Amino acid sequence: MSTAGKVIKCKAAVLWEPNKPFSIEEIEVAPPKAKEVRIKILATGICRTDDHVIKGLMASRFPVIVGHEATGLVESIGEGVTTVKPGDKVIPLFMPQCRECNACRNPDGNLCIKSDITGRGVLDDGTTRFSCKGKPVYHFMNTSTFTEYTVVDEFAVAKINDAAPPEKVCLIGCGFSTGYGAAIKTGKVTPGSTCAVFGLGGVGLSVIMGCKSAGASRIIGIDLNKDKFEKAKAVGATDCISPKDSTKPISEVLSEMTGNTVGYSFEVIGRLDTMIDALASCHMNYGTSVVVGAPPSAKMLTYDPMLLFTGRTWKGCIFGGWKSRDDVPKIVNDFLAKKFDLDQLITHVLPFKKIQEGFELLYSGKSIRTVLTL
Ligand code: CND
Ligand code: ZN
Repeated sequence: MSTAGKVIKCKAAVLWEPNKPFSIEEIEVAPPKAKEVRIKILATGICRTDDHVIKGLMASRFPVIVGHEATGLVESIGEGVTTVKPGDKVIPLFMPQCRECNACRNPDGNLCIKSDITGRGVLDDGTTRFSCKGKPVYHFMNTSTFTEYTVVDEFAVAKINDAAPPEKVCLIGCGFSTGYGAAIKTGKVTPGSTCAVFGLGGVGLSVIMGCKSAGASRIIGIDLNKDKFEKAKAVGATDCISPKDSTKPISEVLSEMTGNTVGYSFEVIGRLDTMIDALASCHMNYGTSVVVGAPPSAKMLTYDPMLLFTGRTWKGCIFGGWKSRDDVPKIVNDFLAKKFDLDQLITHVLPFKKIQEGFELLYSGKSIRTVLTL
């Protein structure tokens, strides 16, 4: 029996307030309105950004359904939707692409004006499609994937190749593309260069994979957790170091290790102190440092402007600088053509109801990416 046009009752992991565990609830998902798409989620990865909402580090309205790295099937479409149809395999896009705003129209831009980085928590028409126990539940970054069904605006979904394995390519919805793009699109890493990557989680390892594919000859991974080093080396790091192993600033350690040749550095943790460390670690004149880790909201940092005066470039990127609707289907095809491997990033696969266990694995430092299957 078709569910199109009807309210769907299904299970979702609801966050009622910050700093509380998920509660698996029965929710109601309204049918998609005009230019909206309702998606049955098949698989969704756990990213640190979801935890930033739990910890109150990222602006959000509550109650909310987080999750932003997923694969799904289109269940039904609203009036006027032309780019996807029921049954299509899709990836929801936390960085949308409306194709009309200035960033979308600029060849180098990707920060679509429709992206919800300020935590409005609603679809484009200003309302939510989720409710639970009679209360509205808010959306998260144009996606909300920790649920059996979600609704997104048409500008925040990409149709992908039917042959793509959902429990792997969900990582293309955030972690892999974010890190890989930070290296090849935003950093523009060059062959033979030296790179330093701060933070060896799923996103940091994807930065390493990008540096390697760009032809970097030395890639140094930096993390406090030495258990991450083995995986980092498996995906392309040539050396790994812990800041705890030296009393000197990490920028000096890196300069000594490399004869002062770090051309590119990446902050992939989301901390103010390591953003400055990463900046100071790239070459004072020709170095480029890329902020990939999500900055804690409402926090300011101070730094010595001499770090930039000498010539360094400091930049950042969301979703690796990719134009999501155009590029995600291509990245999926590159995966199917075996141009990169996602298995190395996936350490755990759990049923959706074990979502809390998946987050515990992230907190303990034991997982890189946990994928939840629905
Ligand atoms: P995850 O938590 O898996 O990895 C972070 C790594 O940093 C861990 O291995 C930690 O041990 C390590 N670490 C923590 N503190 C320090 C420190 N002081 N010095 C050295 N290492 C440290 O996170 P993730 O890989 O899922 O995400 C990383 C960041 O990227 C996080 O801030 C997330 O919110 C952000 C992000 C950004 C974007 C984007 O579009 N720019 C998209 N997704 C995630
Ligand atoms: Zn993410």
